[in-house]
Amino acid sequence: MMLGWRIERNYIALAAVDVVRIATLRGAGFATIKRMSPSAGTTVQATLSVDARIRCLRALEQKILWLAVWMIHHANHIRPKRDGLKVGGHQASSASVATLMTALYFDVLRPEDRVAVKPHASPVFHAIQYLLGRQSKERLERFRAFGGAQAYPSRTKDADDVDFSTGSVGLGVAMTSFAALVRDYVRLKGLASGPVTTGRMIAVAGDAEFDEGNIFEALLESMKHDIRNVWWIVDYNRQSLDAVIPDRFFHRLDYMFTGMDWRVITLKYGTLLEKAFQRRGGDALREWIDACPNSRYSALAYKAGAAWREQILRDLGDTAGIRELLDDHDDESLHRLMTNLAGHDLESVLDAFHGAMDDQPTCFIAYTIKGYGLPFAGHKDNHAGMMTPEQVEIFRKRIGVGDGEEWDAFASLDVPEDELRSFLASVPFAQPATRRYQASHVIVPEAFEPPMSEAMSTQLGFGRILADIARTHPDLADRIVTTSPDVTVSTNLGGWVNRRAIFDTRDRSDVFRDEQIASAQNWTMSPKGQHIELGIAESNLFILLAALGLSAPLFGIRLLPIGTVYDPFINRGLDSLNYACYQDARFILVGTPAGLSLAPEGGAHQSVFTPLVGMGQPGLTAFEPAYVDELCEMLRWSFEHLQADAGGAVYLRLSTRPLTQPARTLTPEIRHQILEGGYWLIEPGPDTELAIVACGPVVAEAIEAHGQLLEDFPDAGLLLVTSPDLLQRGWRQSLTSSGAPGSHIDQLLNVLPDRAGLVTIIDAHPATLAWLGAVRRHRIIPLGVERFGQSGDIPDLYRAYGLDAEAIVAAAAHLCLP
Ligand SMILES: Cc1ncc(C[n+]2csc(CCOP(=O)(O)OP(=O)(O)O)c2C)c(N)n1
Ligand SMILES: [Mg+2]
Repeated sequence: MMLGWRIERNYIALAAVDVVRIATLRGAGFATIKRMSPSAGTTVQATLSVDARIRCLRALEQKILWLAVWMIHHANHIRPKRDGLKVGGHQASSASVATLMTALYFDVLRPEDRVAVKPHASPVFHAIQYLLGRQSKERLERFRAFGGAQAYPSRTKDADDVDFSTGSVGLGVAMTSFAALVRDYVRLKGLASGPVTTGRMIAVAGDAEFDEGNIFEALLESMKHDIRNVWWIVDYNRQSLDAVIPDRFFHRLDYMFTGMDWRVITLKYGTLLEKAFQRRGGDALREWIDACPNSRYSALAYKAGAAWREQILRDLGDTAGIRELLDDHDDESLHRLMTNLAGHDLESVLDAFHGAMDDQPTCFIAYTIKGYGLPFAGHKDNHAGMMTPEQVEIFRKRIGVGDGEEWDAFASLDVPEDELRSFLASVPFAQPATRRYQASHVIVPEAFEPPMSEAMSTQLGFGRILADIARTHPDLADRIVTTSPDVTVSTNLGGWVNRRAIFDTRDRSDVFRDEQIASAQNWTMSPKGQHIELGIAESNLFILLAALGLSAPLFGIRLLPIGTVYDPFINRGLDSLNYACYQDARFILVGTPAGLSLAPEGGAHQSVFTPLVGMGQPGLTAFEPAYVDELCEMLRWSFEHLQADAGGAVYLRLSTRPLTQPARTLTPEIRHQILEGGYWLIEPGPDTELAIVACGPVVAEAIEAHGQLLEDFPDAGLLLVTSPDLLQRGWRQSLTSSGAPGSHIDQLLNVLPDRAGLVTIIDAHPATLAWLGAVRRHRIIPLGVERFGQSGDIPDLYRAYGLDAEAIVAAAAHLCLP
């Protein structure tokens, strides 16, 4: 139990645009609240007694709990249903966090602060925004319905200004830490100034989110990068989805945070319990609660008054003072006392938040009860529990919401409407301010010059192009930020890093350099650096890319993030990648090296189905170049795509296999086709029976096979696919939009006679290209990799897995010869 943070004094919290002076909330004094609106420059002034403030906040706390309960009830029991599905919603999770959210949104937050709200508090978040006039009643009525308020807060789908999407537990929490890193990145470079650079990044987390390892990966990284101004507020209700969680865990959590230089503030007991502890027998009562197993406490919280009395009498009946304490409480007030945890005690919560005004990262562990104030409080099965219509009716009457006033923001509260309205108008978070920025466009050159070399891999080409951009396109380069989970050098970012250095919040010299030890790599760190080096945790890479990729809307500064990762280890961070895309973050992901073509490194490093990830992941456009001049086009396009209104993120799958580069200057038409998804490397003749379709570095085998097949198929063509993803998407869309011109792949394959056969080949799962047979109903044999890889050289591996010229020739013969 730790309450040392409780400071019985006046707070004076100063921020650039926000002056808040609050006399201690426990005293009888008055609070003067004076706030300057940062954008409008107007001054909203309200002078309210502390009691009046607390009265308003309590009224709002009750209102948001009611609205959350009602929103879910309405969606499940009142709104007509068409499909027999349970709509769901989380009344217990919402009740658990109502006090914390009230304190945050109606008192503590400033417009520049950003919050990741735990997924199952979505109804509470929407209710708060409704009271602040930022959410419509219609959308609340359509909670979890098409076009209505989303089940889990969504940046892109919700209309009420969600800062960070949540849903997959753990990721939103980590996002706040990486967003803080990005905030400091733009601040330290002088790209942004003012309140946007001082905003706090706050996660309101469920306690079970801390079972997710990604949180601890992010915590480690937060320490390495000296993250500031981050709060993680844990709704410690000791329940997850299935059950009550074990007792031992949270003592450990404390150590983990303090070990990472975070401050931990534990909010355990509320004011009633604190008072009770001062009485005779109070120490014993506190010890009893401290020792009470989570499950027992939860069960008693569910059973309520008489059960508390019985249990305490049984355990502490002989302790002096306990009987008197029990006698002084009827069942209802005993229940209120025993469930008076600090996470439901508004004053305790406000004190704690206002007491942490410096920039040290802080974890608040707020003891709460899942379902607090509702009939299933503490019940282990309450996660998906739903109040019955009768229970909702009783609750409605108990808190005095009138029949027909269920959606009314101001009705049936202890506070007069005028007073509440003026209070709401004075809430710091409610002040007009830009919260979604439009960033100016970074100009992208018309073309990048492909590096000169006869034989080169796409990975090497990528490194050269980037280093060249650093040298010859400084304005563009200034906005590029690269990052990698400990594979910077081995993914060929070394040249770029040598030119643009490593980002750190402080200057740190490269000791090897200072000691004059020869190294190809300059590892100097400073706030000027443009590469963020991460430890080996791919999930962190994707969440950092999510944060960097939202720098424009969050901080008003356009960054062009590029993250490199070994292609197979994309799978390690898939959910985080999905999370980044779900929020419409804009970044370039470079997966390299990829496929069997990595050869000697073996099966644990050879990716097999990542192109299918590229095709299947919404919000991500995937390319796989064969040649470096194609990659130049793709990169240039990507920098534009990252900035376009209807743009998105990009995935480039690259290889370490050196290939002879074609001596050519790309025509505008071919440049265009590369970005449409493919082009004829060798045009088919009018009467061909065969086309080879290749993607990526196996183009070499396709060219070889094409040469061998010319005798039998003199008109054979070779189609080079640069993006299975774009081709497939274009084709699919053309099927459902009548009157639209045929898709790019349709036009490409249109030149083939109906009887022609296709042999497709990719160093990845054959399904990536197998669908091409459906475009114009050509017969097809798709070649590719379906088994785990292994060590070998390219000839051996390509032969063993059917990727060599011989396999292509055999497939062509099987397909086209009688
Ligand atoms: C990655 C992931 N796995 C599983 C789930 C399903 N799930 C939803 S809530 C939940 C438990 C949440 O418990 P907690 O975080 O403690 O939230 P609260 O008790 O506040 O509802 C689980 C397992 C999920 N949303 N995300
Ligand atoms: Mg929980």
